[in-house]
Amino acid sequence: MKRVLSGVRPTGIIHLGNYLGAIKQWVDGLEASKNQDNLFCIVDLHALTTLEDSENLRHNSYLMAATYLACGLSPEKCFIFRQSDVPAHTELAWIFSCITPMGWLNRMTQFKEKAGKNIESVCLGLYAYPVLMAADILLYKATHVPVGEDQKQHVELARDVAGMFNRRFAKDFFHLPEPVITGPATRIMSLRDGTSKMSKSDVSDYSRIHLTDDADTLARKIKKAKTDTDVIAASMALMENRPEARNLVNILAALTHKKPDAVCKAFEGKTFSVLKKALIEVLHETLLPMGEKIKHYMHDLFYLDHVLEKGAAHANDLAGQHMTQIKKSVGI
Ligand code: AQP
Repeated sequence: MKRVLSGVRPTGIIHLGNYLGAIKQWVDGLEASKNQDNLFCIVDLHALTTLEDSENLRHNSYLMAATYLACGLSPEKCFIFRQSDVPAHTELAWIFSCITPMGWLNRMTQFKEKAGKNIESVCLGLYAYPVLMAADILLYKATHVPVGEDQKQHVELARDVAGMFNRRFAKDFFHLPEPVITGPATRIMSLRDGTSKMSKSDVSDYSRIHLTDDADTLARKIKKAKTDTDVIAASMALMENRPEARNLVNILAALTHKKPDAVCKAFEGKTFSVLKKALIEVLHETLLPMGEKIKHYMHDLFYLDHVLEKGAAHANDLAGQHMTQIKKSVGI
C-alpha cells in the first residue's frame, strides 16, 4: 500500500515556496489517490529548534491546520495531525539517534546553512533534526515523501537510517521511502535574490509571497521583485545566468500548470513588466480565495481541533502498531 507523509514547520504564515514546492503537490496527489493512506503533519517539534515564542507556536500550529485545509487538503481524504500529539515520534527519534553515525549528520547542508557562524551555540535539536525527520517518516512506514528540493538530503538520510535498522535489527522491516520532488517549483527563490531560497525566516518581507497577502501587497511585492533589464528569452536554457528571471518564469509556470519553456515562448522578447502583470493576475486568482479560507478556518478553532484529533487518533494507532514491533526488535 502506498503511504504518503509530509509536513511543514509551523514557524509562521506559509509562503509560495512552501505551497508550490510541498502542499500543492500533496493536494494534487490526493486528487489522483486510490488505495493510498495520506498523512500530513504539522511538525511543531521541529519548530522548537528555532523557537522564539511558545504562544506563537500554539497559534501557528492552528494557522498551519487552517492553511492545509484552505489549500485543499480534505480531511475526508487525508489525516492532518500535530506531530507533538503522537509521542512515538520522539521515542523513535531516540532509538534512531543511537544507530545514526555522527558522520552522516555532519554532512547535512541545511544544518550548516542554518547554524552559520553560530555552530558552537545552536542547539542540539537543530543538529539532530534529520533524525527526528527520519522518525517522522519511518514511524508510519511511509513509502512516498513529497517535499521541496531542500529536504531531499533529509529524506535520503531517512532511507539510510531505515537501511541501518534493517541490517542491525530486523531484515526488510522498513521500506526505503521515496522522496517525491517534481514540477517547476521544487525550489522557489527569494524575490530579492534569485540565488537564495524563499524562506519564512528571511528578514525581508519583500523576499516572499505569503498565502495571506492581500491584493495590493501581492501586486507590490511582484512589482518590486528583482529582475534584470534584458527581455525574456525563448527558453530557460538561454537564461541560465539570470536567476531572478528564471524564478519568475518558474513561478508563473507552476501556477498555470505549464512548462517553464512554454512560458518563455509565450513571453519571448517581452520585458519583465509584461510577465509581472500576468503573474499578479494569476496570484490574485489563486491566493486571494485561499487567504479568505484561512481566515474562515481560523475563526473555527473548534473545527480545527476536531480535524486534528481525528488525525492524531489514526496516527497514534498506526504508530503504536509499528512501535511495538520496533521495540521488540531492539530489545526494549
Ligand atoms: N523556497 C522553497 N521552494 C520550494 N519548496 C520549499 N519548501 C520550503 N521552502 C521552499 C518546502 O516546504 C516544505 C516545508 O518546509 P518547512 O517550513 O518545514 O521548512 P523549511 O524548508 O526550512 O522552510 P522555510 O520556509 O525556509 O522555513 P524556515 O525559514 O522556518 O526554515 C518542505 O517540503 C520544503 O522542502
